[in-house]
Amino acid sequence: MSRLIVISNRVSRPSKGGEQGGLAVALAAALRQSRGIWVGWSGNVTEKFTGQIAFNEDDGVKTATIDLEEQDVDEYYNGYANKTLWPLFHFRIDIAEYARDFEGGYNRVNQRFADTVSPLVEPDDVLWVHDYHMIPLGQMLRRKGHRNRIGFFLHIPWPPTRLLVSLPHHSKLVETLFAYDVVGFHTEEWLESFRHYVEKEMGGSVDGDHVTLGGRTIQAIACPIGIDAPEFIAASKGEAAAKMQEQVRKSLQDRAMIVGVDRLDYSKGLEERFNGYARFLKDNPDIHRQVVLVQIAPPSRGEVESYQEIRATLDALAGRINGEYSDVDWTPIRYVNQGYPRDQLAGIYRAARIGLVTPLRDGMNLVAKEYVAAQDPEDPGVLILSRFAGAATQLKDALLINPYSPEEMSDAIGKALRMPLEERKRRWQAMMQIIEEQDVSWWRSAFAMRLEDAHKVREPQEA
Ligand code: ADQ
Repeated sequence: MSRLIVISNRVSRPSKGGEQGGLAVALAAALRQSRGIWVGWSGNVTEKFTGQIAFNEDDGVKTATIDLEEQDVDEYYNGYANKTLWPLFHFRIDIAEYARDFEGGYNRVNQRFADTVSPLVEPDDVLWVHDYHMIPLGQMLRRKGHRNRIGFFLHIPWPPTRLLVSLPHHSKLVETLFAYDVVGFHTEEWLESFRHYVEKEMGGSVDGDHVTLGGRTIQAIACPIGIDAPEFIAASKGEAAAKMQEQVRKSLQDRAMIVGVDRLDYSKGLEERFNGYARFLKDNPDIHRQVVLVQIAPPSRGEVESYQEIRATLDALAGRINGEYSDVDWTPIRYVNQGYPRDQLAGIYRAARIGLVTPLRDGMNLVAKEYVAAQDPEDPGVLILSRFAGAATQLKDALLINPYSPEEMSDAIGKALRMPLEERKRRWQAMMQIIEEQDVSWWRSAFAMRLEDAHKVREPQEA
């Protein structure tokens, strides 16, 4: 079996708790099952870039990290990745920022990663590059002469062509994807948009999974990420979860709990969620006091203005809704800005009658799957899920809603609260089946198999 080298922006370990993106959670699980090495930014800023690599091993995961300069972080991470690509790829061209410095910084940092990874690579290694921070990395590695199998996985949506063309030098960026052997997306929809772009904008051709551009053929596939299902199910039955569940239940005093768990990000539809819940309160005065929305949203990317704005908006909105509906002994929204260790999180999910997951656009969304996996099989809660999450293509037995419609959300909350046990069980079992079948190990093997199939020896790209 070949050694796996995973490269992503950040290297972090779910066992450490705190704020964790879905990517980190999934990759640590995948790496633990292989004898791989994970390369990324340490999260530290250094005055002058040295390229020095820090090697560590934690929880069976070997890591190699580098520090970046402040300018790198501003232009590459806060800039091109999170002010340009993230909003654009989540269909938000209204807030995407285009600046030459960002693009320059993005390429510079990717080159730094290529320089870091290159000496670690042995001829039989398989390389797996992750996400929008690292799109051109594969091409840079090819230019250094590496013929290894290299795969790329995009964890966020691929935008429709008409939106993508708003990005300066869009075709240059997309072209770099043709240095990989396999390019993966979560869903057919994102894959379809990618193919459409290549055909219509670049004059490439598509033949099944094979996409060709200028004499280079890659495999482009849909491969939905899953959660570490056995681990999460076990966590939900563990002591820490039970303790947390009990603590939450006590505080609820027999009220039904609706839970939301998200990084504080404008793509997650938190404002729409609060508005939908407010609509539910307005529509159902008889149910006031019987329900509480617990929204857990640790701050994320706080140096980016649009994130500061969404935070301020949500603070105000939660305050307004609570001000309007609260009573001396009942607060309709508990809004919590912190992260929880995963075993405690499992207990919070399990205590909730409803999981409310309402992104406006999401590559997949692992919270939806975690909520389902944490439920008590004898008395499961109901998942309400946005149609615009990748997860909606798999979890068809959730109550699927349009998050832009407060009425639809309000109706779904009412329906979930009234749903008979038999129906809850039926829906839960159907969702659980797919969550267990297509979990994170399945995802990793499915992608790795494609990569394994890809040509073992290939010609290096022309410099
Ligand atoms: P994210 O946008 O980070 O991931 P998501 O898939 O929901 O979104 O994953 C979030 C993860 O962070 C979950 O595992 C969740 O448990 C954890 N988390 C969130 N809030 C937390 C809290 N308060 N305490 C503890 N843990 C918390 C990106 C894409 C997604 C895609 C994933 C994986 O945006 O669409 O599903 O990558 O590919």
